[in-house]
Amino acid sequence: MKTESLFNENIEICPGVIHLPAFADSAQLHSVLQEVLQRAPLRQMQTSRGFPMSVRTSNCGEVGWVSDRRGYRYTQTDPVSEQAWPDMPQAFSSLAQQAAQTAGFPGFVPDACLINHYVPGTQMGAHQDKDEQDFSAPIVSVSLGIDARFYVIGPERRGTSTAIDLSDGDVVVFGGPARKHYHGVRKLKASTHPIWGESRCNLTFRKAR
Ligand code: MD3
Ligand code: FE
Repeated sequence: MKTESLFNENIEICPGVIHLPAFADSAQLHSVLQEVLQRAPLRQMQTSRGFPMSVRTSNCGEVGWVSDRRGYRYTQTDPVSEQAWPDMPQAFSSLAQQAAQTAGFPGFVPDACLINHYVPGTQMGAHQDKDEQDFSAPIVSVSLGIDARFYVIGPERRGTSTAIDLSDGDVVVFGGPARKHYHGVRKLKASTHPIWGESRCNLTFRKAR
């Protein structure tokens, strides 16, 4: 959490979706993330149908989310290195815990951090996050780098969506009635950020097990 800020806005977009603008310290997270990505580099996972995902991903924490021809699941080892995923850095877990608490979810202890890396032109189609065991725990999303437009639909794939424009350092907490809502990310527009260059990283903190 940024310690220099006197207070943070806490905007409830809809029940269970809480936006904390500029809650995270992007420069600090950038350097911590580089160490994680040295041990578990970003890679393009395959969908269960065998297509490469446009977003590159990695993980840290006790377990990591993987996708391949066998489907989606959490694993204790990185299939590329065949080693444990890198430990979740203290700066990551304390940020996730503080954001969850600010949003009304005290005692959140994530065991997984999925790292998504976007470049202009990439997007993420509407989906639900339902590979976790415990839906009473929220998901904490941290946006870093260039801006993106995120959307939340609701419990069904079809219907009207609510847009949230996410900037560097923004945190969104999804829990309670919104935990299984369909959501996605619109195609990123070309842009550049002084630290992150032409890219966006999203960290999602989860309690998978
Ligand atoms: C709303 N990532 O990795 S995080 C994902 O920006 C994912 O990379 C997007 O969706 C990204 O699964 C958006 C925001 C998010 C995460 C979980 C949610 C929104 C959610 C669960 C329920 C509702
Ligand atoms: Fe998701």
